[in-house]
Amino acid sequence: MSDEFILYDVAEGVATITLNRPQKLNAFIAPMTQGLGDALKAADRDENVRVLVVTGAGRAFSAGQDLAELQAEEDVVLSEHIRQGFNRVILQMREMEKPIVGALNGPVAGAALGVALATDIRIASENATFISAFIRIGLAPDSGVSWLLTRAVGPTKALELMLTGDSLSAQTALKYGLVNEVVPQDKLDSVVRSWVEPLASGPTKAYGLTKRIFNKAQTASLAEMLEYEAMLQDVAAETADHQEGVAAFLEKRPPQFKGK
Ligand code: T3D
Repeated sequence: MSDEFILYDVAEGVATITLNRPQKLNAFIAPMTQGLGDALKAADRDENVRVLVVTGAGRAFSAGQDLAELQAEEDVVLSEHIRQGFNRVILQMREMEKPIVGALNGPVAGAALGVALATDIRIASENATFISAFIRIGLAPDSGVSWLLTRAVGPTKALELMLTGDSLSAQTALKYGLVNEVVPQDKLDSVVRSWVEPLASGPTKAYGLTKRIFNKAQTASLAEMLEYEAMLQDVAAETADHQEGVAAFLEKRPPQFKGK
């Protein structure tokens, strides 16, 4: 599954996807965006995978779209490039019924900010910076940044970041709720593992339903959500992990969730 630009590894229920073009700060070229989509699809389909980690090789998470590739392509229609590339990936991540942890190891810029914000739990190293870089090159936001950033940090800060293209430090990103935790660079792997291990042995189906509910709650009314929650609770109630969770509680022992 791994290729030159996307490393893919599965171990102990965890699929780790590494953006791998470190000499260009993991800037996305078309085969890399395609490879990310393929890796997400493989993780989604693999029953052994119960949680995903997305990270970057080298000193960056990703600098977004490779600007040299865009310039080199003749007659490129940006809307088509975006539809076939980042839009597909962002929707795959949000619709993935397994938790995704972002291990944000360095700069996160442009479209990569959309990719980072499409993860469910975001752990940043102290070296991470967050830049809605589009305006710096005379573009408007894409890759879901307008939607995801506004929901993560609120409209006032989101618009400021999108209009100025200013860089946000990891600590400031934590203050605004863009990330869940900031850790020293040399602790990133171990802290990410401490988030991932319980998720990999948790009730996977219920995580998927929780993501569905969370996604819908971004746009639905309270009345719609009350009904949707009630409906999905019937689905959750049918899972073996629900039976196990209740039995374990009543028997005063830790649950053994199988992800089914
Ligand atoms: O069609 C479509 O899909 C359009 C979609 C567009 C979506 C977007 O993502 S638009 C936004 C694109 N991204 C940017 O504008 C960010 C550009 N990069 C930067 O602003 C900075 O590199 C960073 C703030 C991310 C990091 O700065 P720094 O000082 O740590 O590193 P650097 O020295 O600027 O970059 C190191 C190398 O990576 C350098 O190459 P070199 O000189 O060593 O050969 C630099 O050119 C290269 N690089 C960094 N970002 C990109 C890039 N090369 C191509 N494209 C990049 N985006």
